[in-house]
Amino acid sequence: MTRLTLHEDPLSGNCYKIRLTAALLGLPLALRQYDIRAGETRTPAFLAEVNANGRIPVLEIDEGEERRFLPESNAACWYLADGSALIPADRFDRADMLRWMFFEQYNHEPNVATLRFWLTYIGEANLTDQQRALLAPKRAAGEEALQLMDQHLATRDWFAGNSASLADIALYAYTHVAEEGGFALGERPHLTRWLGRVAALPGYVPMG
Ligand SMILES: N[C@@H](CCC(=O)N[C@@H](CS)C(=O)NCC(=O)O)C(=O)O
Repeated sequence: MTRLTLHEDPLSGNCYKIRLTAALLGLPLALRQYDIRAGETRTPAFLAEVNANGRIPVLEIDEGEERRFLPESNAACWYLADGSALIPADRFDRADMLRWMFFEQYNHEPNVATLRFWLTYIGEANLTDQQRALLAPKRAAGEEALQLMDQHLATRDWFAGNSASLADIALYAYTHVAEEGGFALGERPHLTRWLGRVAALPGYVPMG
């Protein structure tokens, strides 16, 4: 029997993607929690045993004789959803889903998630000069990503294919809390309606 454990911090949207994927698929997932602000993913034990990259989420896959660790949120979501309806059967749609997951990691998360973390969990007054200098460019890039998403959703219900996929889960995680980073979602009606569709999926669990 395979036992799954998510090494996570409940504040993290990257971790939430995996919890949401597991919940939508009805897969049991044990949780092991860390406080990233206290540096708990940078200890020698964590680096040696769990992820040499010093970050969560990490999905631990225990198959009895072998215990393996899979970092990177979108890779872990893929592992859980492989063979399910959350990955489109159509070849183009499957690649298109990956397109949006790469977009999430390159254009969305480094801007929307980072501003949320800095402004809500670290506090503007505690930012370094270097972080402060990045506030404006990250806000502009985050707004651009959210605008592109809203535009894409003007003519369709889901990011790739005709039903919810991992692209929706990956993009939902930090979009639905983007206001904590100072991004206004109300001005984006298609995006707002899509957030409602994701939250209405059977098995949905909230973040945190
Ligand atoms: N690309 C990675 C990003 C992982 C990441 O940045 N994790 C953050 C929390 S969301 C973290 O562990 N930060 C703690 C640290 O860097 O010390 C993923 O999608 O899983």
